[in-house]
Amino acid sequence: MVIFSGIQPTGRKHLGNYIGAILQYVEGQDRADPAIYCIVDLHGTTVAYEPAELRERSRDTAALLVAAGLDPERCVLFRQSDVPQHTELTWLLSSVTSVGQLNRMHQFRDKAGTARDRVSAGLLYYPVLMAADVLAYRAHEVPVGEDQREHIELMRDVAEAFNKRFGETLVVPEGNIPTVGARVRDLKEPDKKMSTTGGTPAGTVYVDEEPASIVKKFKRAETDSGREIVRADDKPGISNLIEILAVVRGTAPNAIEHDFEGKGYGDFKTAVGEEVAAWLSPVRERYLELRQDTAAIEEIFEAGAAKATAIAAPVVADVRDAMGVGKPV
Ligand code: AQP
Repeated sequence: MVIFSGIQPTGRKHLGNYIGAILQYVEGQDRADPAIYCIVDLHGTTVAYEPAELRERSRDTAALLVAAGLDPERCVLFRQSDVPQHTELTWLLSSVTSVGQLNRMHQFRDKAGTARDRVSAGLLYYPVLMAADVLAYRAHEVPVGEDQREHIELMRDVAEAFNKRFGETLVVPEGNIPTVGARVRDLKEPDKKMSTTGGTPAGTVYVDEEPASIVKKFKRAETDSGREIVRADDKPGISNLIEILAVVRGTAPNAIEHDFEGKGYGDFKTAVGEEVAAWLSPVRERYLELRQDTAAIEEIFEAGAAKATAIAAPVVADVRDAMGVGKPV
């Protein structure tokens, strides 16, 4: 069973990325054969960005993944642009991708807004590149947060359409969305997801953030006018904190509700903040250390790209062959 997931090198990774995706990556590396994780720097070029920064952010993200527990010997960890099969497959898959479906993607609509003529074609094409990332490895499982559900549906549709049109060539992958923590919310505006571009600074907790700052952010988290520490649709702030603490403690959310029965919101927020800070602290320390050795990170990318290419190249060759493109296999 092959697991594949990609993560953007967009600045610092937040608690939503960590709980929704990175924890699943670590858990998957001994379950899959192989688990393949990719820093998707080409996706990072679909919105405004600084060229000089992109390479640095890719290294930051790789160091964070290793600090979180990925072992480049037990998984394939690489940088997307180092494996050109991703871009080639993107073009090949475009023949079975509908523009209408791309136009309807929520992430595209949110990021493009109404200024469509000023939006890059890359942003529209983002989900096709993501489909190519996964399909190039014939991956079965894709660990992601809830916000990626629609992109998973698209890649399944693309794989099915390809197989129907050109014969059984690609594996139709399944998303793996965690049952708790699939949508970590912004601490200040809990009706929104915690987000790199759309969140509030005070409501976004970073994995490499100073412990004292994390505790402060949780203490100031938005709650509601009630008193009960229970999950409910009209209590998005408290529900979010319950889910976060459940993940940190490795228990079910109702165990958290039980533990804090009768306690006040203030004490609860402090407890969540302190436990999150203590939980992330070793990851932060390992990250700061690993990040100093840029050459070692580039070596991880190089070795990872060689392993990734060995898997993706024959798959893309099969795709070319099925489509009648280039010389026969
Ligand atoms: N709030 C979240 N809760 C749970 N999972 C989340 N993910 C993102 N936000 C949450 C999951 O993290 C993985 C990596 O996401 P990415 O590569 O898209 O990184 P990003 O663009 O920096 O993260 P954001 O916050 O999602 O950016 P915006 O909001 O600016 O687009 C994915 O598996 C994602 O589901």
